[in-house]
Amino acid sequence: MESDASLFLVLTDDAELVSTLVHVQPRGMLVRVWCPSKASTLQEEITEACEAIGGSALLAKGELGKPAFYKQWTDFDPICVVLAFRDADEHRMARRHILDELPGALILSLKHGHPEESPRKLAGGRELILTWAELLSRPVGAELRHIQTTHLVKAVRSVLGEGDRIALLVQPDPDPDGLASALALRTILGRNKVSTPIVSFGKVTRPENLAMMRLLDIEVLTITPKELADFDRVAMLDTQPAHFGFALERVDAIIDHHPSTQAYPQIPFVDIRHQYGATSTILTEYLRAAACSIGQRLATALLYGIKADTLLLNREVIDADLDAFVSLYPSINYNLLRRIEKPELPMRFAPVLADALRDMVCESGVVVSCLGQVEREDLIPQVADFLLQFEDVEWVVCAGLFDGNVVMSVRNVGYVKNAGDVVKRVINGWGLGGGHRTMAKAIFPQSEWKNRYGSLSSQAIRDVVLSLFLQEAV
Ligand SMILES: [Mn+2]
Repeated sequence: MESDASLFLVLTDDAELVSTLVHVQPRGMLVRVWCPSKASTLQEEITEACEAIGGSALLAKGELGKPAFYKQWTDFDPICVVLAFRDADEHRMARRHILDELPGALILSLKHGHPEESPRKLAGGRELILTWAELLSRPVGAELRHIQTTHLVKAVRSVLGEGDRIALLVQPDPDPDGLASALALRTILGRNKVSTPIVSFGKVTRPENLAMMRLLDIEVLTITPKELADFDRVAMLDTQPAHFGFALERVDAIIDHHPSTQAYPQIPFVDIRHQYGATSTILTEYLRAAACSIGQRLATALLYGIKADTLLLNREVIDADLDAFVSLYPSINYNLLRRIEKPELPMRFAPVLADALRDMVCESGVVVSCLGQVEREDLIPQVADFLLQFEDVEWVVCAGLFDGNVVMSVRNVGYVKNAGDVVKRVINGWGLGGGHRTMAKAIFPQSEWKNRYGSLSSQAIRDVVLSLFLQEAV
């Protein structure tokens, strides 16, 4: 027997499991499958299972109750044993022998019953206990969702399919999740932007969202609430009637992931899943269930929708969001995604940035920079992101003047105070803004800032901001 070779040993009374495990055997390991030495149905089944794959060379005949059966492998290292017996006594007996005779072996115990009864653990550092329920719940859950979704696709097609003109209504300041969901539903319905436009009562305002529309060729029609009546069917995406302060002319379908504050019994198709991180995840499931091909543009939009709503999967995601993300990822256009997320800087901005870097201040881990007047609002958060990369920096505040306001982008390293809370205290009731743990934004009217602090020069703003954040953040 050659020593220092690795061994994958399968001890089970389940011939189906034998053939599955031999298929997934770890590469480069010697595989051996226990087979009872006495003639029996089990002996026949296991022999058959092995012959169908690797031949009878895989078989290790012997008696589980005898130490000699285990001792023949003491020279192998590492040894991985998969242990799965329906009979609890047999399982216990084989396990005891492995622990005694093969002290270096790692054991994977597969058991029946509820996961809570036999929690996943590496007992004594050697044994991982998994229940079948635990092993199968995720993939089986995904398959069941897929079957269910097939029915939902059929239903939404029959509710909306009749209309000549269909409105895909998204929220008043459309965001990536809403836009991507609308594109996806249009694909599922097999329609084009003329017969099935994306409509909103407002306009897209955020720079990244405008970049997404430009780069992915997405159009949004701004309409008045009354004009909804001009459409034969209306589908709401990433929003629902309760989000509007008035009654909508007509709604035939809702697909959303916001918590619903009311039921919509009068609307023919409602699919609201508040546990989902993004509506784009729901629509990705629809597309897959409908076997629609997801082109590069649509995949990029959906992936960006999921990313934006979950802060790159950092917030409130479930398996379904991760599955959708992973399934879309190979189809996206990475270059487009990068250009949406990090809009290019205009060359004119280079000297502005150079001045800001030279004049920035750093005290107690707080970096403050002021860009002065900027031509695009997204330049402010882009510089804030950049400044957070310097060593020992815990907080970054980048300020700029845009559209009559003093706008601030706030970033932190994540293990300090909550950026959203700090910004609320800085705003102190006279500006707008808020945020999350690591990112926040504040907006103050320039006139009011001038009344309070006297000057709108970059140096003056920088010094005021530094003292405010030293007070609240450190
Ligand atoms: Mn959303």
